[in-house]
Amino acid sequence: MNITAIRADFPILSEQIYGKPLVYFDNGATTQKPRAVVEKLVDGYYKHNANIHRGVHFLSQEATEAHEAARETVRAFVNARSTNEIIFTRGTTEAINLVASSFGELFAEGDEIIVSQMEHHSNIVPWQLLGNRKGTVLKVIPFDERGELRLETLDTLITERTKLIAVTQVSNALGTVNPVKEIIAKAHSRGIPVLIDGAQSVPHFKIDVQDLDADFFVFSGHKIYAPTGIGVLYGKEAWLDKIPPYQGGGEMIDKVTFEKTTFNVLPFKFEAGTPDFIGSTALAEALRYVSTIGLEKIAVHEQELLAYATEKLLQIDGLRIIGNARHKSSLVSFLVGDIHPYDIGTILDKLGIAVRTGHHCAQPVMDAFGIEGTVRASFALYNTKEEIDVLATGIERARKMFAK
Ligand code: C6P
Repeated sequence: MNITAIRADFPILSEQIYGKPLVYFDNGATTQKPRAVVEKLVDGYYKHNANIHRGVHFLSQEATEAHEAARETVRAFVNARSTNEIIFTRGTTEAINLVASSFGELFAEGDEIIVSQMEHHSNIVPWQLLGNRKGTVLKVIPFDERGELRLETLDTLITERTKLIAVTQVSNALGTVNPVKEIIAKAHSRGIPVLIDGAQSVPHFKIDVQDLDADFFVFSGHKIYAPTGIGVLYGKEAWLDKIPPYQGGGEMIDKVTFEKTTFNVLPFKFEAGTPDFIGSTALAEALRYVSTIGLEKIAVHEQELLAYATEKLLQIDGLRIIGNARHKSSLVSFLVGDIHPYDIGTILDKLGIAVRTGHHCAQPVMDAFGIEGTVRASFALYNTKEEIDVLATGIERARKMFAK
């Protein structure tokens, strides 16, 4: 991988923050955008903007084709069987809410959904809202002190009332990579479908939804170098056919009268209203961008960064890493002595280093460790070991400033 050339694709990486070169380590929250993606957006709005699936005129047909071509790019990227299985959403959160709302319609009081203790709030709260409406029960797979799921508990957690298992492939707070293929196989052996939250996995390694045999797989564009406001729900066609629509409106209908409405075919049944048809083409551009570099190469590079950062940061007096799973994605969550994460984040910020501090929308993870939050440095394909050196120096500086 030619990191210098890659970095040149991301104009923001040449920016200075407080007069210091930007070191961007908040990729878990959102990634920066390469020129090609931004140009796709601008070109779309300048030259190809018209509402899709609605007009006979040239621009509308052209925009429709571009949107549907983007769907095909997403299909190929995750290796879905059919574009009918690719639903565009606003992001991971909306995709999970769609499943909780629509699939959840089929659940009854006392039915059970299993999530894990390391879920992002967006894979907890929609199931609680469903519970409030329907009386469904939420059960939790715990994790151990390393931050690895205690999968042996699944056998007792699963009952004849279990309707769905919804787990993250990668923890945004710990970096743990969960053995989701194994979880899916186990669930399927008991006839239970599985939803995988791929928000933090898709940018880092190759996903094959057929190989995983996932029933639902969700991710956000903005974490994989695409714009905000566009994301994906993959669902097996058999499930998507079975579950009712999410929102009502234009596009998702076949025939509407005041007495009755029949619904459109897949995937449109789940896409009410005007979709983000320019965002979808920019998402496709981002997926082409990472595919051209190669996810295998990206994974190798990011694992090198993870190993380097882990070793380097552990040399800092009083620094402890929260989340020491054997299989981790490229992020390091840490604390230094009893210095508040916010204080470290603030000092790093003044040095031009962007990290995330706090509970990372995963409060149950923090509760499990008995902490309020962590500092999180999350790496992407354009990051370098030199930047990690800058981070280590910055943390050391913060440590000395707060030394009692
Ligand atoms: N995590 C982070 O800094 P949205 O906001 O819908 O694009 O993604 C939600 C989401 C769902 N699952 C996981 C595992 C995630 O990490 C996220 C987003 C960001 O960690 C923002 S809170």
